[in-house]
Amino acid sequence: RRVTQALREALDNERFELHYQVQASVQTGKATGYEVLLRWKDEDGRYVPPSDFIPVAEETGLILPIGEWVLRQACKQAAAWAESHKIAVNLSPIQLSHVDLPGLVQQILKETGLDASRLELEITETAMISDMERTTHVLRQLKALGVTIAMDDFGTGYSSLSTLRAFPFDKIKLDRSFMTELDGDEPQSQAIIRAVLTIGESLSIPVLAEGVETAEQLAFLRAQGCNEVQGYLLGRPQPEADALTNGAAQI
Ligand code: G
Ligand code: G
Ligand code: MN
Ligand code: NA
Repeated sequence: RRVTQALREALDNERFELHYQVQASVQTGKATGYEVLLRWKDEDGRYVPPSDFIPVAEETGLILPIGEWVLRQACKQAAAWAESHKIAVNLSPIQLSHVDLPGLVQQILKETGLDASRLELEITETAMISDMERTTHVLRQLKALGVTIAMDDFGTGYSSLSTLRAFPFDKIKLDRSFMTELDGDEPQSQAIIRAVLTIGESLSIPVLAEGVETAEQLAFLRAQGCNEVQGYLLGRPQPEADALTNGAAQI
């Protein structure tokens, strides 16, 4: 209850902030887009990580107004950028099932003037399995607006492959746990990453590897034909101005 009250106040008093983490093309090394990551600045000015408050926001339904704020704020900010990079916004399964999301997205795009092709929505398979039929219907309506849909945290759930079959995703985001395991030089992790890249290639879906922290990981991904990368090697999630000036370092 205390967290719920604090979240409500944070929303009223604009105590949320958006941070941005760069995504880059492996081929060109250039920034292609930015993932939008929500930050809550508490009374003492500390950032509370989303893992501490998103679950509560989902239980209480507060994720709906918070998620709407994130979408509107991200589109507004990106519309003012000098370069037309994409923004990737995380969606909670609750948002997909509880509101007229396509209507809301359409309204926000119109309001902010952001071109639909610059907005990517990231969803995890959790959103798909609860009500596959309704969810794919909503995703199709969203795609019809011209936005793109990415499958987030790929490879961690129970049904990643059947989820791929259910909907034509525009991007696969390989979960960062596979990068961590790659460091141990485990042949299994290498084989799994190769397999996911092959799936992406066969289905003509670009693959973005998350959690890239080292030059060795990047070299492996490049050799295997990975399309895009995101991770501390290129840039941490940062306030808007810093993310835009720093671009994609190191590659
Ligand atoms: O930055 P990191 O700790 O920032 O993010 C942790 C998790 O919180 C990620 O898995 C991400 O999907 C989730 N997250 C970050 N921002 C948002 C948001 O705006 N909406 C939702 N639903 N999840 C978010
Ligand atoms: O689940 P999602 O992909 O939306 O979450 C992104 C999360 O991953 C954020 O919490 C972000 O801070 C974190 N993250 C991004 N890049 C890296 C990285 O290179 N290493 C690690 N350990 N975490 C990362
Ligand atoms: Mn994400
Ligand atoms: Na992820």
